[in-house]
This record gives sequence, C-alpha cells and structure tokens, in this order.
Amino acid sequence: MTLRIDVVTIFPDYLAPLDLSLIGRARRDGLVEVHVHDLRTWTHDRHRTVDDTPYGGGAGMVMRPEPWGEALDEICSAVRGRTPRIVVPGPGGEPFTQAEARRMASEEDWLVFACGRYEGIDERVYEEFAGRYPLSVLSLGDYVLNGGEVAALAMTEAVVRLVPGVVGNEASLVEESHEDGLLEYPVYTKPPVWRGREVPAVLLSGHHGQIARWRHEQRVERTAQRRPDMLDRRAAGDGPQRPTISASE
Ligand code: J9N
Repeated sequence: MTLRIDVVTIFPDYLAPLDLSLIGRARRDGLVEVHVHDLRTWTHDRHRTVDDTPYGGGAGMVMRPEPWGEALDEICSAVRGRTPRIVVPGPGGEPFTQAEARRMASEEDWLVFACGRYEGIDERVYEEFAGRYPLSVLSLGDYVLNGGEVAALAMTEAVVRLVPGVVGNEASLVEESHEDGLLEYPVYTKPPVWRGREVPAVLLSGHHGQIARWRHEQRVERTAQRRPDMLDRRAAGDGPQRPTISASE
C-alpha cells in the first residue's frame, strides 16, 4: 500500500519542499501520497482565529482546540478502513531516531503530522486524539523551532527515503551504519592530492582488510570525539548495534 502523509499547518507554504527532489519524485512515482492542509480551513470566524491567551497566564499564545478537533476528525477519517498515526512534533516529545524512521517506513501506512506553534496546542487535543488513534509526540532534537513544520518536513524525508523504491537500495544500506551506534568513516574521492592534502595511503593500497580496519578505527575515533554518548550506550549494550565482523570491520 502506498504511504499516505497528511500535514496540518497554519503555514502550508512552509511545506513547499515536499514538491521537490526526492519526495516530489516519489509522489510522481506513486510511492507516497502527500496532502498539506491549512488549519484555518477549520475556523469559522471572520479572522480565522487559531490561537488565544493561555489560561493561568504566561507568555505567548496557545492553539485553540476547536480547529484542531475539526481538522483531525475530518482528515483522520478520510480513508475508509485505514487508521493513521498522528504525529505531533514538539521539543518535549520522545526522540525521533533513525530506528523510528525505519519502523514508520515499514509499519505505518498513514501519518498525519499536526504542526503546532512553539507555545503549544491545548492539551485536550492530545487527550481526545490519543484516545482514538495511535499518537506520538516526537522531537527532532534538543533545540527550539518556531513551529512543527520543519520537523514534519525532516521526519517525512527520513521516512520516505526508506520506502522501497524511493532511493534505491544503496541509501538504505548506508544508514544501517548509523543504526549500529557508530558514526561514519571519512570518505575521499579524486583527485588523490588536493591543495597539498593527500588521500590516506591505505585507501589507495588495494588491501581490503586493512581498509576495513582503518575505516572501523576512524569510526570509533570520530564517535569518541563527537558523540561519546553513543559509545557509552554501545558499551552498556543498549544502543543500536550490529555484530562486529572481525576482519571486515
Ligand atoms: N525538536 C523540536 C520540535 C520543535 C517544535 S516547536 C513547535 C513544534 C515543534 N522544536 N524543536
């Protein structure tokens, strides 16, 4: 079944990149179906109001529940016999990881992204829809965006490129390396010397065993430098891993 993705936002133009490049081609090839919706479609007042001041006081505005309720009621029931997962991007969510992207690409057939503004969506919307659909609040990382749109775009790209037929098998294999808990080794191409900088001799040697060993060492070193947290998880045995293949790694 083709993957369906709906995005609900007050900034539909923010999702314009979904028409381009990899996702655009996947759509034209019928591998994924994308629908972007303007939340204001489900308002009824002259000013198409989607937010209001927070009860209890505090900074910023909160998204009112009624437009979200009507939008998600309609969108989530748009396909008879299918049930979407609702994804709400937010900095307070569970981490969105490569493993989750892979799970979604293989197990989900319909995702509905609900893009809120940073100050948030009225909590009753989560209660209402988590009681009726699978619902995940997911974070791209520990930094704050203005709204969920960029996160929905990133998650969409991470998932869609794993759908069989979208990128071709090589990409799917490449990021298995990111799933084994080590960063990638550095890569080089021609010319062999550039601005006086040489490609490491081992890569020109033709010794495949040595090359594999060197690359593994580079991965461990790079991970220790940049992401020591990943090595800690690996040592504890709870990180993403693949078995170490003695000579070839
Ligand atoms: N990782 C992440 C998500 C977000 C937001 S702000 C509003 C919606 C989602 N910020 N950072």
